[in-house]
Amino acid sequence: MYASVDTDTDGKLDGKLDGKLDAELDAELDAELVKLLLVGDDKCGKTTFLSRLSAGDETNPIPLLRDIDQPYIFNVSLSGKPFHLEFYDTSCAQHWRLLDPDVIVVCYDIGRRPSLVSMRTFWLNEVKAAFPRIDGLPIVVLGLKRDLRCKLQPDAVVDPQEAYQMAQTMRADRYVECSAVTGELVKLAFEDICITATKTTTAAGGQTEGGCTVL
Ligand SMILES: Nc1nc2c(ncn2[C@@H]2O[C@H](COP(=O)(O)OP(=O)(O)OP(=O)(O)O)[C@@H](O)[C@H]2O)c(=O)[nH]1
Ligand SMILES: [Mg+2]
Repeated sequence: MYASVDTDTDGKLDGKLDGKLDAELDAELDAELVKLLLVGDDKCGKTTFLSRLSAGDETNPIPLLRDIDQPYIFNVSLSGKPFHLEFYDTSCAQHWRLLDPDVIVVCYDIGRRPSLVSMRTFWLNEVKAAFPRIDGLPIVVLGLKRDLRCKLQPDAVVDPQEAYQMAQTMRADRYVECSAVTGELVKLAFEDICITATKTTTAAGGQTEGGCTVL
């Protein structure tokens, strides 16, 4: 279980109602719903990232979440306010283009440069075509498999500056990266995604002027 934001990550809300204290139930029922969509090339690590979030950093190997269990639900509280975060990815049972997400998390594989390029050349165009309100939606760029920087030759991996520049050209709001396998920076990545996501519920909305903050 991750995040300073107080998270409760065991399964779906319905499944968690049994045995809860009234105060906890009230908080969950009052919680604001935020939908997050993860997109990115095949095998870039989306499911493993979400599975690590769900399992926490002590459990190895990571039990993988099943696509059919989407959305993956995380109840968090931020500054004392409860949020009900629903994570979907492109393999969700309901076609992802039919969703109405509040935040888009565009992922790439740090060990596969083409996946960095296709964020801009493919995924950004796909989400623009699918969601008319994309200009008002915050975008987080998420680099996955950070552990590969130590394992592969330097020229085979994407370095942070290159990725950060890509995030800026995409007018992303945030750039974060982590390794789900080692757990490195997963907590920080999740916190930053949560903060970006929960800002979408404020009057000003979540999208900035394209100012990308590195985590
Ligand atoms: N080294 C390393 N490998 C990872 C990491 N995360 C995932 N992988 C591996 O990358 C492969 C693909 O991971 P998935 O999580 O299935 O990727 P995905 O984006 O969900 O793939 P699709 O659902 O097919 O699009 C698997 O073999 C994972 O074990 C990581 O942090 N580090
Ligand atoms: Mg997957």
